[in-house]
Amino acid sequence: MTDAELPEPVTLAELQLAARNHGLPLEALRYAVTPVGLHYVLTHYDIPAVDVGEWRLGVRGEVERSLSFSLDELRDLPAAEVVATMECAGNGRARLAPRPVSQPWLLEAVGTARWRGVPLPTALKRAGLGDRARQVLFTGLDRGLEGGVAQCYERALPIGEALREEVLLAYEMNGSPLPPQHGFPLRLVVPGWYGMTSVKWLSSVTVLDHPFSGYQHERAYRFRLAEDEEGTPLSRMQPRALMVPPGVPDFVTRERIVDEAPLRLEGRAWSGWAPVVSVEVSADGGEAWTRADLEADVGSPWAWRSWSFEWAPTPGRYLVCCRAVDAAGNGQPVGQVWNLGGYANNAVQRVVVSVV
Ligand SMILES: Nc1nc2c(c(=O)[nH]1)N[C@H]1C(S)=C(S)[C@@H](COP(=O)(O)O)O[C@H]1N2
Ligand SMILES: [Mo]
Repeated sequence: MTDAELPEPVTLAELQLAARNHGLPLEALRYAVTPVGLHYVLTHYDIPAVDVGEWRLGVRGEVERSLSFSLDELRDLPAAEVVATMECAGNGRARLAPRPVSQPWLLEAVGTARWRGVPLPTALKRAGLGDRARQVLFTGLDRGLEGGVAQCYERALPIGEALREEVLLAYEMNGSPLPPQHGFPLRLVVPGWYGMTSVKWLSSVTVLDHPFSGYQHERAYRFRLAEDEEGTPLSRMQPRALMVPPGVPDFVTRERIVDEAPLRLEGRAWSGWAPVVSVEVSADGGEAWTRADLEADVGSPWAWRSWSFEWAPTPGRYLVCCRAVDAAGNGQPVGQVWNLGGYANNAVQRVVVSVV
């Protein structure tokens, strides 16, 4: 088997999802802030049609006064900017065997954007949080069927997370209004957490006095090995380092061809739990590891850091890998760790490189 083959062929259903939901071309790891069209996209149902003249955000539930904002009214509130790396919880799913049938990401479900909007605590404080507030539910306008259940896309956050200053009701991405695929006119951005939490096309924010038990919490986004297990919910991103594939690719297999000469491997690394403190590189498939240089971050604790590694290989075929460790001691396994949904699979990246 070459590295471009999967243990089981992808199905037409998976191909439909993969054609709709694109990833970050790995060479775009070169940009500290991902150009909008290169940021990955994941949409469970359809991109909804939104008439921004009619659109409003409702803030309601366990609050002293229910509020409703137009986009202009939100833009008039004090704004904040956060540069944040976002990764889909399903990144790395495609190589699992047996493969959970969902969006078949290899490694490219990540991007970093400069988000601008209203800090969520500002909106919650205007409404006045009730004493019984326990969670905050975010409801999107997009609707569909999932696991046989009709639903709007909805996710909730514990109240402590919702009151973090860097959690944004974002209306801009990289200095422009959100494009349709990223949630126009308004989305939630929860730095540090896997992407499923950052609800797009927001229509309402509802403060709850109980834990939310909707589909995207009870059935999806849990670590479990079997359907009848309760499991544990996903939250923050596990550490991951990715490299810009060196040299030039073969069109079909994506194997890399590099001329024999010293070269610089480079990439980005992130973790939602704690800052990345080391990145290591292996040229032999993960047997021997050498430390890479970690550069300064892009000025945001919520964004990836860049790393580089001077490599002077002799001619031959190499399996080049990289891995990150964060300040909380979380690392990356060399092999796959399976779970039912195929979530948080942060096994190390492997790139086949022929040095000629
Ligand atoms: N309303 C809504 N929000 C959503 C989703 C969705 O399908 N509908 N997908 C989630 C998932 S699974 C991810 S990974 C991120 C992707 O955000 P992006 O497409 O802007 O990269 O959006 C999240 N927010
Ligand atoms: Mo996702």
